[in-house]
Amino acid sequence: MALTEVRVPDIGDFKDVEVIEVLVQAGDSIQAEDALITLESDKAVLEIPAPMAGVVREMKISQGDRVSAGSLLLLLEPAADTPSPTPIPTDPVVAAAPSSPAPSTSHTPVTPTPPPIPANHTGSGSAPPVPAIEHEAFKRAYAPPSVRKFARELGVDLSKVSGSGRKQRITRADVQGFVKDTLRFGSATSGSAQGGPGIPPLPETDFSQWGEIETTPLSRINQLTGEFLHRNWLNIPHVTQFDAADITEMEAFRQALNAEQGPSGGPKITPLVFIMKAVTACLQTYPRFNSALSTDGKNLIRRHYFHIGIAVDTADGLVVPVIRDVDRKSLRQLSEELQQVSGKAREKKLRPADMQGGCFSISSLGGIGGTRFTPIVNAPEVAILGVSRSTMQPVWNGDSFEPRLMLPLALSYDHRVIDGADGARFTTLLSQLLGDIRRLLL
Ligand code: CAO
Repeated sequence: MALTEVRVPDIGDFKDVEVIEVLVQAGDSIQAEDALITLESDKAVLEIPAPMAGVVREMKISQGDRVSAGSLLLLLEPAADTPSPTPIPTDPVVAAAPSSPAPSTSHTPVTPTPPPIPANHTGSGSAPPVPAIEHEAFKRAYAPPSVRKFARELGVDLSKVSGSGRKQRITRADVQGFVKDTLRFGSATSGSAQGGPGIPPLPETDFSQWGEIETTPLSRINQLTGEFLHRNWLNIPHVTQFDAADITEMEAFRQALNAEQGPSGGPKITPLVFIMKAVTACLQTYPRFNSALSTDGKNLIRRHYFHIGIAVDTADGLVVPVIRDVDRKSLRQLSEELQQVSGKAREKKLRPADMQGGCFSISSLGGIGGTRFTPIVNAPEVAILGVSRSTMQPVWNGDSFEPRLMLPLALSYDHRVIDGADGARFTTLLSQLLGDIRRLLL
């Protein structure tokens, strides 16, 4: 069968326009009006549609070429049922370019769409609300017609999608990315529906303009932890309560225990296991700290078990294995388990189940240093304790200053569940228990 030459139709004043996308290739079966290529001039993005149905036999242009009206695009074998090989006249489909000319260098900072605000950290599997399309804004969005059509089919408001193409043109992949993000985090408009302006995006920066750079991928753990922390930071109204516990006596007891058992007598007992026991006693006294907020925010789910997550620093990033039933275990058992799980964490041997079911987390940087830090709540838990390095401090005893070993504590909590007064009660009790560990027996 004779092949038909498909040429660029009359595209008005546009001459010598760049082909920015080739949407078909040799062998493709196409329908009349299917988009063949996308052209981009200073003023507009144009899509050239197929004049008839058929099979593409040979491409005559490729991406980056420049074309004008009449330029040969491809050779088409018309479909058998096409009545005449005479091409039907087709108009290019045009989308306006952004009104303000964008700088042409590839170093242009790209302003991505504000990341969608998670409606809540449900994980419940319920579909996020689909944002209504703002039609005027949709029309103004800078995207070729095929991408507009694709966005309409998916119900995506193009005005909410950031373009990664040249001059911030929205591509099909941008629309797909937007849908993925919306499914993962919730509606992009949920923030504005609640009156918030959304999250201002960070501009993309080309650091190489100031000197030599090197880009390395984040580890899988870094990426996952980053997602969780971001989600928790956005969802949870955090407050951090600071305190300091006098652990002078506790430390003397701990050292005596370690000296008694000798270097080969069992795992070393660190301050952390005392803190785990004291935290558990606080959770028993203030059960709200051992609860979770239901996903609709209307109920508290109280746990009657005491599983504590411990943040462990590994070469690949932070992981939080969970030590179960801390209320039923001795200091020695906890020390042994702590040694086992932190070893497993560093050897990448933790199973997902080892990191699930926690009620409350402890992040101890005491072995490293620092005076204070504000940890991020590990949802669906409602509180986390940050422990820093103990230091000897002069403490007034009513008559004189005494050297006392003081342990800095920082309790971050979800203010939707815990009031400030309860936060202060928790750290006060915790300091009392660590200050006199005999109270743990009461
Ligand atoms: N003050 C002073 N010294 C402390 C201390 C504290 N609060 N906590 C621990 N130490 C001492 C220990 O006694 C030990 O000293 P010795 O060897 O002289 O006995 C030394 O510091 C090292 O302790 P460790 O860190 O090995 O053990 P640990 O039980 O305190 O902690 C673990 C275990 C797994 C929690 C820890 O190794 C770790 O990974 N910490 C980092 C957690 C993290 O990255 N948190 C940040 C998360 S972001 O919120």
